[in-house]
Amino acid sequence: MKSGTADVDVVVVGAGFGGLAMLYRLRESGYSIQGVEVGDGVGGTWFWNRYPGARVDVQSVEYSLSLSREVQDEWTWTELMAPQEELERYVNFVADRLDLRRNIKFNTQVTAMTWDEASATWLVETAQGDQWRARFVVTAVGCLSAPLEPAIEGLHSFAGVSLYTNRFPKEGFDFTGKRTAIIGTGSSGVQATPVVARQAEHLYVFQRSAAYTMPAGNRPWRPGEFEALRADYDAIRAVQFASPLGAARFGAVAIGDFRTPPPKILETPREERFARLERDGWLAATAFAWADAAIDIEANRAAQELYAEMIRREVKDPETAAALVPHYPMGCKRPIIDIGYFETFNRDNVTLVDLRKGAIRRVTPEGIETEQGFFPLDVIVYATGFDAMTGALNRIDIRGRDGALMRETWLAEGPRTYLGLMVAGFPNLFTITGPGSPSVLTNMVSSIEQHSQWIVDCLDHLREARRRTIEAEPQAQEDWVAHVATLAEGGVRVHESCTSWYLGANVPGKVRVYMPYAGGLNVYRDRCDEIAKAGYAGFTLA
Ligand code: N01
Repeated sequence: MKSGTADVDVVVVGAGFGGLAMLYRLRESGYSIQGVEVGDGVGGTWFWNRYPGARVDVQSVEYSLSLSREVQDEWTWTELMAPQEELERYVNFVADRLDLRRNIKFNTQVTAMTWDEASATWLVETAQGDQWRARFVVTAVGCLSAPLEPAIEGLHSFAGVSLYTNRFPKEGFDFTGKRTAIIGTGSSGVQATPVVARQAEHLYVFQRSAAYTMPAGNRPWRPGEFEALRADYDAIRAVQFASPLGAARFGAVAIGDFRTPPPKILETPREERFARLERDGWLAATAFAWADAAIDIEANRAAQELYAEMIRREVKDPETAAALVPHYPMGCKRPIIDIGYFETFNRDNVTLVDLRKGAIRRVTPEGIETEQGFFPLDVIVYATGFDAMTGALNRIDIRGRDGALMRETWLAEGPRTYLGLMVAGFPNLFTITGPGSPSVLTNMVSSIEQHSQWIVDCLDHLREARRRTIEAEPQAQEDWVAHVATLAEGGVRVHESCTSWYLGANVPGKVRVYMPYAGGLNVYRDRCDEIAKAGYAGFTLA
């Protein structure tokens, strides 16, 4: 398969779940491969986000690779939803068991990829001076991997310790005796808060937007429970891959429980809504629990009332409880599950700093100055998120046909892909969990498995058909972009008051486009398979 000028058949960028799955499948199919990873180890998300409390929100038996029977049978998960340390150990086990490390160059940052028309190869260049010519490139750079530094004046002037959840020190950090601030109350801030609160002298949680979060229900296995699950893996995988979310469960809750029965909240008398709250607790206070809550803003507000009631039951101080109630639609941002978040605000050493009552003015060497006063600090933890879905790709100079720079279009118009897998004008470049695919709306590992399988099948097809290139057709891409937009229409996810990273609304100046495919992984997978079966409809093979 190797062409005269290529060093390698495929360069794979990134060595998280996506990169490892891709490298393994490619090598098994006989391609020469080169993995490139900026970190000094494997794991991607689970390599960088090692903040206290980091944990997956999908059950580990599903948040795991099915592509190797050995890996599946030999690994033992210790609890329902694994913490970061266990996930990092798992990804290392995968790399070792499948002998993938020898194919990866670590500490190496891809800075440019340039398509060469004459040789039909990509030139991949790195900040460390490497150059590879590859027939194909697969990016497995992650959807939430480009850290976002908040535009806060004086951020770098702080004389204490500044920490970032998405680049947390490997050796960890001891908060004992430290006056600590966490800025940000997304998934990372919410997970870190209870753990840091148990250590810090005092913890100030700086909240700009309150979180929709509910208890994760994590627990260690009951005796024999994991062994029984492991023996039943075939059935688990079948259900998992047939589901729209790529998982049969979110947290401890079976997805089916969210759905049956889904009455409309606006057609449910108020006392019955509260009776449901008594019966189902937090579950009744989610957008999943009511048929109309994710589509009708009035219904959404009614569900928010239940959510506010649950917070009041957990948080003793009425002012703090009120401040913890979100002001934006439920379901517009990624739902969060936590371990002891709201109870943490009952501790004497924890203060919620509601930035709606006075914003941050600046960081000074001694602490944080806000419109509501000054907070002297020893440590600031930034849990301020990512330039999601496009950030990691846009940070690479990707030049396709005629020298076109991919980010130029993406920054101006939002991402444009066909199936979230390829981009018109950029032949032989595949994007694992790219924008326009279900990715972040699903169990990421399921999406990664589906994409890596589809890509290797596609390369096998090209090899058999003796084709050198595959490229998305511009019209197929436009149709797909329009289809992805249509799927998101009309619900709270794109409501004008929603400022989620799904829409790019957390990045100043980013084009407001709903980036993931919202039709469900099962439907998407069928579509991808149909397209392949139809001889890669919407792609040009040459
Ligand atoms: O980031 P986020 P994250 N001043 O963007 C605030 C996945 N994940 O790292 O909402 C003050 O959600 C910002 O405020 P606002 C998961 O998909 C999964 O927490 O913009 N505050 C927000 O509160 C998740 O959705 C897991 O008003 C500022 C926070 O910082 C995604 O990663 C665990 C600010 C950022 O929240 C991202 O989560 C962790 C400023 N200048 C992450 N700038 C699990 O699986 C930003 N903020 C469990």
